[in-house]
Amino acid sequence: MNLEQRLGKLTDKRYGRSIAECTDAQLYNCVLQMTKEMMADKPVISGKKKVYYISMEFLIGKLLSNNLINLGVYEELAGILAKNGKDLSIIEEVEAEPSLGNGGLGRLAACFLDSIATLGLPGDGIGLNYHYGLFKQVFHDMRQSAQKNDWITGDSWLNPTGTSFQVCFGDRKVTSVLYDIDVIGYENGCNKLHLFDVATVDESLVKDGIHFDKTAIEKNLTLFLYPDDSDEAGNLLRIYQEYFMVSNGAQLIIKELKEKGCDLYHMDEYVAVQINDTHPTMVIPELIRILTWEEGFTMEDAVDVVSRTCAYTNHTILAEALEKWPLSYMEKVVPQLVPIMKELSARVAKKYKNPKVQIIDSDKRVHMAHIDIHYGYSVNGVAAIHTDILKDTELHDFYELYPEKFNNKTNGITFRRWLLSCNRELAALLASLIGDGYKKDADQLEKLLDKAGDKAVLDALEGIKKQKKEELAAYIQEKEGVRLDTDSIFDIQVKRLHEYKRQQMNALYIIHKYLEIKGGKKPVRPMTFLFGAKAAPAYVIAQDIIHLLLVLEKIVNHDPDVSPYMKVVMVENYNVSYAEKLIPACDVSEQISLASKEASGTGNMKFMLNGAVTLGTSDGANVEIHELVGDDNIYIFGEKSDTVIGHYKKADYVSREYYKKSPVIRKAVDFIVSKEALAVGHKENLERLHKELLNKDWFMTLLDLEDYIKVKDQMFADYEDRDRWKRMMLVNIAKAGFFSSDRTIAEYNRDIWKL
Ligand code: 26Q
Repeated sequence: MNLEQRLGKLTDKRYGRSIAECTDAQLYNCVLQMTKEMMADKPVISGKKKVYYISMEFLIGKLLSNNLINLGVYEELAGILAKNGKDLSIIEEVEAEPSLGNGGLGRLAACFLDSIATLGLPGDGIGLNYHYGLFKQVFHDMRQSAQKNDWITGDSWLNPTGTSFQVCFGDRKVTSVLYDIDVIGYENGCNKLHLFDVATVDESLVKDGIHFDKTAIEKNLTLFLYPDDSDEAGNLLRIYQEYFMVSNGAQLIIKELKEKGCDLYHMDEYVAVQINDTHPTMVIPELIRILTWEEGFTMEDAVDVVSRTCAYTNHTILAEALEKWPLSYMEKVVPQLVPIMKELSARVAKKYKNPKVQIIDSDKRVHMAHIDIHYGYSVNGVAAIHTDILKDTELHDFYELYPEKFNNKTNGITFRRWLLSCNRELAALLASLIGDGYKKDADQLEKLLDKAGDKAVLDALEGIKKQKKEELAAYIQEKEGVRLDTDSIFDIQVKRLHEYKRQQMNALYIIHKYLEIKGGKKPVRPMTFLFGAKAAPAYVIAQDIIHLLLVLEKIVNHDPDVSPYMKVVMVENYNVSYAEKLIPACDVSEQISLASKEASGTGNMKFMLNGAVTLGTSDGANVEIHELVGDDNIYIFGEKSDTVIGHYKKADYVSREYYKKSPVIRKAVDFIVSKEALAVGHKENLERLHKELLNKDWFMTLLDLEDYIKVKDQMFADYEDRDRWKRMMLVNIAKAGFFSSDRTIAEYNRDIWKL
């Protein structure tokens, strides 16, 4: 049976209709079912040793297009649908996006699963099946409000497995149910993403927005993802979730080991457990607990084999994001782990006197990262500069104890989603120029450098960029109600909202330009500033920054003197699907974190691959992008990380001094509380933000503002040298191969997992 007959049979069976007669939703359901069947037919990737990537977040995005590409049937199916008067890209829109992650760390986990399967390595994900995931963002009265994201409606990619475990907490016992999502490699076999749910989950607990009874653990445990990107204090529910995940994960791992007939004393020869930041750290004491209590291991043997099995990835150096849970929380939620954590802590205390490396500190807080480092066999950072900072500063005392454990794995992105799927036109152009080889061997993109002098190639790149800008403009017109000028320069900053990422600095640049235009200084070319960002609901200053962006959107877009020259759009509910539309349309990629604070960034890689030029600080993977493309193909500004770290050490950064010194800074900052701004926005938000910038500015916005304005102005001027700009686009694409997550995963396997 060919694909068309197969699909036609399904539409007939389910709806008594032909392909052409189905609604888009009906057709989606049938295509989903057919795709799932095709994936089930693929061989399961197997081998002696398997990696379990355990993570509280898997930001997988919509899966249809990706899975069709990896199955190698996308074009064929698109053709069949077109023949029947249907459009695959419209069918794809029917799919609800699961929001099982906050941002970078969760999206990285999803890219890694794609690459693990693509490289044919046995490796499964272990996570939670949040019914409403991360909140859906809506703007009301120029403020963010949080709604539930109801993604499991009707048919989905989840497959019930029949597997179920008991999980004991201090005050209750719950039953889990396991759902699997198949993960298909590009032209390869399948692995699995295992998502655990509580059998007693109760969606009706959720009352207006995202409010629910926090104490009804057996009903609420898998309702929401903790909406936090590295700034908020945790709470008990978060610990219930973490333990629920690791207890299920550990039980699944032991079950699969036994089914394979493995000797648990040699567990490390069959299994590697990669711990995605500290959130799944309790898997270490939990495995030790199972081995000692249920499998008759001595403590010595259990600690030994678990320490050879578990490896830890650090994704942040923000002190406030390093998990430190009060021991009293652990005693309430997971009393069975407490004696084990105390024993692990006592062993460390006996060996090392340095208070900075202890597991349980003098305030009786459990330092999760310290468990990972002492009792894991690998510690990795996610970009070269980040790993260096870990070794030199943040984890220096640990580096001295265990230099051999530390290693760098610069992040990567899957080119299937972030090029082949989101920018089919560019992928096709590249294939026509350098062949298909780059799809499996990303380094081959460098062949493109030979075409840097070929005018036809450069024009084709420009043509695709223009087309993507037009597609985005149409989408934004429909969704946000703003008309964009596709001849303007598209400057985009999309990422979680956090002060260290400095969306507020970008806002100050916009104010500066606005004031210039009002003063009669018109730009040569119109500018479009696009933002997308969710903020943790409890993160007050982040909410204020969103408010400022929405205020600027209103002021700028409605001012007849200014709006012909510039537009500002803060898109609502930025997510993976939105990213897939924004990134291909971008000219200027904003990567402007305070140096030393962004561990890596991965958006920077996606933009580069799609022919945007980076405007960034020497932070995270920007540093490696800079090294690859050279000074002429990137715009770097701002203080370097050692200077910034020096300011923190000496506590000598005083934002008000920068404000006093520079009239440009002063005018931009004071605009936040100007008559114009207050006429549109809320006094409370704007005044608080203004005060914060003047009196604290913990992430040093004003330190880099002048240099940012200077370099950004230069960049916009250079955009007018079209030939030079197009060459920059080409060099960025050609050098992006290093950032394929296939390379990252090959390194994880070579150095850590050894599958
Ligand atoms: C911590 C405690 C309690 C509740 C939640 C959390 C929490 C949740 C999410 C802490 C951190 C996160 C997310 C962190 C994150 O996304 N980090 C990003 O990871 C990317 C992949 O390595 C990097 O590229 C980014 O630089 C980094 O910010």
